[in-house]
Amino acid sequence: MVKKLEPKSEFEVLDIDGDGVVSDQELRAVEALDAHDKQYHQTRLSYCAMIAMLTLTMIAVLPVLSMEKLKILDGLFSIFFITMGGIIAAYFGAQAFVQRGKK
Ligand SMILES: [Ca+2]
Repeated sequence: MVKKLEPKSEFEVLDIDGDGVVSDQELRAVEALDAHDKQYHQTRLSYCAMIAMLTLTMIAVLPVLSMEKLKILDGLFSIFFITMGGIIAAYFGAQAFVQRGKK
């Protein structure tokens, strides 16, 4: 018995070669593409966190903000750096965990 997708199914895109059958190989290819996309976005997120930390550091060092304003923003900056550092640490930790699982 041949299994079919319903007309205009959202899963028609999984039939990569267009033969009307969604094979296990095509499902594995889609899973690999999804994993790649996830890793790409995690990498971009960690880069954005690093750039945000560097940008905030540059703004704090430049004489744009007065000492009074910097003192007011001190607590906010601390939380911001801890949060951004946490994102970067989580990214590298997840990468190390995934690489360890592949061996
Ligand atoms: Ca196919």
